[in-house]
Amino acid sequence: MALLNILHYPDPRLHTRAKPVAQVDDRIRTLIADMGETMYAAHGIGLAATQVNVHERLVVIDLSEEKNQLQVFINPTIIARSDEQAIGEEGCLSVPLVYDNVSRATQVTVQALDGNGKPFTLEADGLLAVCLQHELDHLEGKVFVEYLSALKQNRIRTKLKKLEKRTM
Ligand code: GNR
Ligand code: NI
Repeated sequence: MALLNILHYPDPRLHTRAKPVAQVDDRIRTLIADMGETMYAAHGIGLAATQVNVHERLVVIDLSEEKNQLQVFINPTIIARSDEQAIGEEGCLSVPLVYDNVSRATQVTVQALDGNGKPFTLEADGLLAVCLQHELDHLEGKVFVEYLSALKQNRIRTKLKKLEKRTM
């Protein structure tokens, strides 16, 4: 097991569009384990491979209290989303110390492969629906701050560049 380095906004590599996972093999299973370990260590509820500079379509999520129910989504696609949207506060491990409101569909249906390469379909609502949309955005190279105003994005870029300098 290994802890992976998480890229921080405004790193341009966060804007890479991820490629499909060609086969679910031991390399992918090792990556899943490492992403899980990295997400738990950072106290996140989700992590997309893009955030650890691997540009393949792989997401892990764990919303459980005990942090023992890792959900794996390989090559996920949203096949349906509700018209209804709701605004909720989001954060991102790639955007430390920034939390802001984003409007998302309240319900999504996702199709993906699990850690064994087996297809499944999941109807999600609540925090899982929000998290799935946030993670699938990462795979498209999109970070949640891109939903905010240009003014806010500039402030966030400045704040994080300063933070990065201080912690180097
Ligand atoms: O840990 C996370 N919390 C969170 C809170 C509200 C909406 C989305 C998220 S995902 C985030 C982890 C992360 O950055 N995933 O990409
Ligand atoms: Ni994120």
